Amino acid sequence: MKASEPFITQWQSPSNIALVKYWGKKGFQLPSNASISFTLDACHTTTRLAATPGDLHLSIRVNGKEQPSFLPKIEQFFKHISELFPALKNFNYSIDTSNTFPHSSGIASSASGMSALALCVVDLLADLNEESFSPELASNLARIGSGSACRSVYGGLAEWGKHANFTGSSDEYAIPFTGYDEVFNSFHDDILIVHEGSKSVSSTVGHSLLNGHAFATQRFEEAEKNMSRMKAILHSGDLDDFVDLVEREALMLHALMMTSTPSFILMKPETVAIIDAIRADRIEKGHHICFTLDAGANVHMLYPEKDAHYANELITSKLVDYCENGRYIRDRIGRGPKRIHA
Ligand code: 2P0
Repeated sequence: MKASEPFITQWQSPSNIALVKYWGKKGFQLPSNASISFTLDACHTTTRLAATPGDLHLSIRVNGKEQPSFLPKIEQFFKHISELFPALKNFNYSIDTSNTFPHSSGIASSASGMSALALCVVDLLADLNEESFSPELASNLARIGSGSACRSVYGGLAEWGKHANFTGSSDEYAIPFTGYDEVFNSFHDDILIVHEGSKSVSSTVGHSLLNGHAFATQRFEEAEKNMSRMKAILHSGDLDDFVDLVEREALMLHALMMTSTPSFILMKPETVAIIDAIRADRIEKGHHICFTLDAGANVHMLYPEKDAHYANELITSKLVDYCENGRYIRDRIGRGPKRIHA
């Protein structure tokens, strides 16, 4: 970098959907249990970072508009990462970001947003000769911004959290999960938008309610077992077992919310109606369409390519009626982040 010129880089990074969920933290931004996710494709964030030498200062534009409400989370992020890399304190940052989907709608915008920003920062660190570029470092920095974001830096499937059955796994960064059955490369995720507004309880607050939760210990034990079960399923391609485990994980996540103190419900009547319709259709037709939920009311409908015609028929004949303004997003398993010429 020349002294007077800004360093500019740009990344496109996807959201992800967990199959075994992260819910509960320990220490500083470390997960109470391991999790595993599909990386998405259509739902992504594009972030351009311009760093000009000067005192640490931040400005952020979302879809071209100044967004001061996003500043506190980004300021916290830079505060934490500049403790690890003090050279980051010597810049004025201008961040331009845009999402392909509504933020705070239960689609993990913090996952795509924080992973895109972390990838930009790792480019800057490489330019400063502080660190060489690595997805692991990007994952570690993304985690500091938002836990689930650390899984978005890889295509396909990503695993986060120390687990005896996942070699090389760590609480500090995610690793790619490879060697899974080919059927999962054909997976779709149609996201049925039940509610587009902000969530009533943020994920950060939801995580904190696991402290002292009556079922926390049982949940962490069950998640540990579910990770091993999921690993075996992903290797074997057993879709009956996949459907069963993915749906139980989704409902367990929401059961934890409903039994926190204070308790809260993020599902809406339409969420439950969609779940019922997917299950009834599966019993009737014998396909492998299943649902999962993030921390919100929207339903992620997961299915392999062989069931795409059943999914289209189900959405257009029934599920679209439960979607807010008839909206749904067609997504599928993706290849991970891309550096884009700025
Ligand atoms: C997950 N979720 O595994 C779980 C399942 C939502 C439901 O991680 O506080 O935005 O930024 O670390 O990562 C959402 O929480 O929370 C989340 P922070 P995050 O994807």
